[in-house]
Amino acid sequence: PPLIRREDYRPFPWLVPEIVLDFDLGLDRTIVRSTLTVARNARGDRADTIRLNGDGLSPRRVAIDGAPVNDWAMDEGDLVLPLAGDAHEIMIETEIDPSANSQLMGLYASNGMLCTQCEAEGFRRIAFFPDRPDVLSTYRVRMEGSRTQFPVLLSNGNAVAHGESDDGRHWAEWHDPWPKPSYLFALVAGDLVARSDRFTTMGGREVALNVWVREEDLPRTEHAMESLKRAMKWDEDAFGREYDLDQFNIVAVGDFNMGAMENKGLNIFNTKYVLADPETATDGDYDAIEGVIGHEYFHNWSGNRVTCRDWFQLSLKEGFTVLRDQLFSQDLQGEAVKRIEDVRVLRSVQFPEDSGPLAHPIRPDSFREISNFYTATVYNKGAEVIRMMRTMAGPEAFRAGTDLYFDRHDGEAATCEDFVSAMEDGAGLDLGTFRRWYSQAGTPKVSVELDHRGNTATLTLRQYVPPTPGQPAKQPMPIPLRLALFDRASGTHAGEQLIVLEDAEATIAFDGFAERPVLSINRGFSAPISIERQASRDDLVFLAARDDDAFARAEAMQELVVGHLVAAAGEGLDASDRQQGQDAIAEALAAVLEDSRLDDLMRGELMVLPGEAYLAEQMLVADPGRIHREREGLKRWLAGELGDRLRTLHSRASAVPYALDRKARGARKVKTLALSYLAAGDREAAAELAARQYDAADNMTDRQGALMALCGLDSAARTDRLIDFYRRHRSNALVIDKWFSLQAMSLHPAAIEHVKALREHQDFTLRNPNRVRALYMAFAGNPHAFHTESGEGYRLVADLILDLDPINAQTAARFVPPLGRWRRIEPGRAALMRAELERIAAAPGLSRDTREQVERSLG
Ligand code: HT7
Ligand code: ZN
Repeated sequence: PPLIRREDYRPFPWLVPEIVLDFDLGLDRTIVRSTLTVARNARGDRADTIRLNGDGLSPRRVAIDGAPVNDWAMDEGDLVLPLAGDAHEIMIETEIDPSANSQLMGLYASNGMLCTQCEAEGFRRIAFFPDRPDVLSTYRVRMEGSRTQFPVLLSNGNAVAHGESDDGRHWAEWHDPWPKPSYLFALVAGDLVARSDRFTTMGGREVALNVWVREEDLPRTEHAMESLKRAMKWDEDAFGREYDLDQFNIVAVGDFNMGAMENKGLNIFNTKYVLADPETATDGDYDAIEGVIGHEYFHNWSGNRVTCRDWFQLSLKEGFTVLRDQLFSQDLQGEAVKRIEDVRVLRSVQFPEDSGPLAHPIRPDSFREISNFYTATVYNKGAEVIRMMRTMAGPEAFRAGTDLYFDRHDGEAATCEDFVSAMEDGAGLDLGTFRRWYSQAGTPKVSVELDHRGNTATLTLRQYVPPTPGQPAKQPMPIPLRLALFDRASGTHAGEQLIVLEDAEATIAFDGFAERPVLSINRGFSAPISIERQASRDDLVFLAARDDDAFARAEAMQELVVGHLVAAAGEGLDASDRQQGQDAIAEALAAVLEDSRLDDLMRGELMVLPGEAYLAEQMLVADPGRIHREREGLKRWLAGELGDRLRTLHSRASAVPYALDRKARGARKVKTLALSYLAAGDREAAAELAARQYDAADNMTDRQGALMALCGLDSAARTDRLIDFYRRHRSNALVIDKWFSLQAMSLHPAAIEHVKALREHQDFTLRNPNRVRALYMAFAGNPHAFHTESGEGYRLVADLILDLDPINAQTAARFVPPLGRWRRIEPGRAALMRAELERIAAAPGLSRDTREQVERSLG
């Protein structure tokens, strides 16, 4: 497959201001008639043909200006038509089989309903069209089908007409007045019911809201609807963005490649991000639903009203929208807790990506398959880059920048450069060299030295951006750092400062410090970088207990543990160093368990130990076995040292009745965290406690937490409760996904055997991405099982990739990155990982998706 380069962008030679789509719907056979109004694009090259993208389509009939045409040609799936004049009407008829569409791109059948997924290049599997984001058209859609099979017929925009036809068929017509690219087209036809509500916008528009689901799921839609209304209001308040249609529809689909899709006025969601009630969804699920509902809704402006010129600009809409959803959730969940969680994801997923063979800038320069670039780098690092602009400008000037961006580019297909320019003009920033964050990959490392002489503390900062594939040498990038210098005796500081490290190195002197101060740096994670410093244990214990920036406090706690575990799993620790390290961690954790000023949600964040992937990331070459043993060993030791306090916390939290407020959610969080520590200590006692938590649970958060602990323990209670959980929830696919995941991610020594058994389970299927991810993503993220020394874990994942690739290439390709980490793993395992990648590469008929990821991973 060809390499597509950003620098090769050319406007499409034709405009398509209008498209009319006519669907004759059937699960096995759908006829699509599309009528395109086309006109020459003055900005494009002159052409005497038009190339309409297609993927697996063949034209049944073609007409131009009403006259049948036969001299068309097919080229690599595309339809090429002769087109001599300046303006024409093109009619093309195609036939598709949605039930055979296992890739879940284009029009497909899921549970007896029909639905679409067009981003990035799925529309070309429905109709021939210039399937690129810079061709914007208004859509008129008519669909007709069996009334019993498809009682509900939905598309983008506003419903304009509907009626009955012969033989129990009916039809509906929709019109979307907002010009949009084909990736935002959507259609849904099925037997669905809606939870309905209304929202009045700040301008007084009355919007009808619907969340469409299968009838049995209706009771689980309240949280989604409430989240939607909150998101609509929040976008008005925080960004001045108002909704612009009379309807907003959300449809939940059980078979979906990603989380959700922001189609104009008709968002399609994975059921996982819609359905929730206390019995079946955890607090984490509730948060994720709110975040994803917000995210897709916010795309109505950042993505739909202003879309992307080409797919290299993906971060323009995704990075910005992730930042918007983070700010939204932070307003509801609390700033510090949300920030800690977002940074945890960034460090455990994006940092490894940025230091591995798949590293790419947030605005990539080239790709073979765009689906492979829906990455944590484009999304999460993209959000961090925009957040840095906000930090440098301040929230008000940032808002002036986003206002200008929306005003300037409303109705356009824009670029990342357009966003940066609007920020410069609107927020008054000079982002000259800051643009390097868009073009350079790799996580910058900033080394920090604090020198103290006389009354002066001198801070020396040096940045280094490591080489990444295709980018051997880097230039320094502006790095905004929020910092404070604490007076050790009083525990206070004279005020936080924001400095921007512009160059490779900077030295800054701070006067007025008779004693050496304690440095708190990169507060709030003001830049997505790695800080390298030699902070003393005392300083870290001080900050973990006293920093007034809650994020920095959690950070000090993490640094303390990371420093200890990396040393232990790396060059090793002598007995006295080990003891001192453990004592310092126990002291800091004891303070966290006892600090009555902390709410439990924050206490929980402070109790979470750094993940094994992040620990491995801190080492040049990691031994996953040693990291796992050291981390579990530390937990066991802490459980012994702090057992009484942990049990007290567990019992205090268990007394808090179920509610959705912060207090009760916090109690549930620390309850399961306390249990997970205890499970590393006295296993029998912990199994008993976990079984009690399971039996007493009146909600999924407690039940799942208890089962997670039990899954790692070899006890009869494990088997009993696993059977019970399955029986209780066998009819709920999302909960059965949890049942698969819990076993695949467990600390049980035989987890890999459990995974092998589960892939043969009657409920396992390669056709449902949620189920595949539930088993295999959980497994690939379970270091002790995935990195089994024999290489069997790697073989299991490689087998999955090969089996899944012909069915769902996009999902299959997402399992390649865990194998691609081989360069950073000790040589024995690295060879086994590489061998599996080579085995995949040698397989005939590999998809473009998987081939690209495997080849990049082999480097
Ligand atoms: N913008 C959406 C991306 C998406 C997607 C991409 C490729 C294949 C399937 C997909 N489903 C959704 C989701 C979002 O970021 O909002
Ligand atoms: Zn998005």
